[in-house]
Amino acid sequence: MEKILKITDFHHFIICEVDGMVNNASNNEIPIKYYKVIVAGDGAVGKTTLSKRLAGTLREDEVQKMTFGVDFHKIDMINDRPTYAFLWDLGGQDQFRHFQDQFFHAAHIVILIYSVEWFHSFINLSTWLKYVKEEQAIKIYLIANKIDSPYRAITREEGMDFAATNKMTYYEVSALYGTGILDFKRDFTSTINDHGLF
Ligand SMILES: Nc1nc2c(ncn2[C@@H]2O[C@H](COP(=O)(O)OP(=O)(O)O)[C@@H](O)[C@H]2O)c(=O)[nH]1
Ligand SMILES: [Mg+2]
Repeated sequence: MEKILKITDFHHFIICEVDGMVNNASNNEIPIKYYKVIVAGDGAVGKTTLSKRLAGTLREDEVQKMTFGVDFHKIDMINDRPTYAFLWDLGGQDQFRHFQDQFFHAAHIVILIYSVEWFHSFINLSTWLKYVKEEQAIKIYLIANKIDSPYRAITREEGMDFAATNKMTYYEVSALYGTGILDFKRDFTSTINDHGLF
């Protein structure tokens, strides 16, 4: 009954299409609410781990394979009608650089991630921010990941300052062990559920 997602990859040009109606209990057709969420940041900062953590598909003992192109993770949101967040989990390969603009196109939410262990992943946030068109994204999250690590190159204050300067909402997490995830997920869920776009 639920036919929602068709993903086509035409030689690196990825189209994500939503077939947007389902029948409710009284057999009326109701539109599906669909949110496009971009998960971006440097390689190995934890994009796939965080995406799976949010989607409830993470296994702590699994070794993450490198993401090629883009992976999709679907999150069912609790709402009065079928509501889904599709996380676009971007891989870091150079041949996809030219497509970054298309990836970010029409995103409702952007999640930018860096690793607190790795100074460069923080510096490179400015590069990632260039893809975000302020008028389109309803919310941009800045996620400082790997706070379980004993080594920290970027302080909480530095992360929060950068977030405030760029109008992002800041959370610190360990995607791998789940620290801080609940608070972030609560914010993410209410952003979607309070936003009656469709
Ligand atoms: N210690 C620690 N390692 C993490 C965390 N999140 C991800 N990792 C590890 O970092 C590596 C890269 O993670 P991955 O999710 O593939 O990064 P991506 O390239 O950004 O998608 C993997 O070995 C993960 O297990 C975290 O919160 N803490
Ligand atoms: Mg990945």
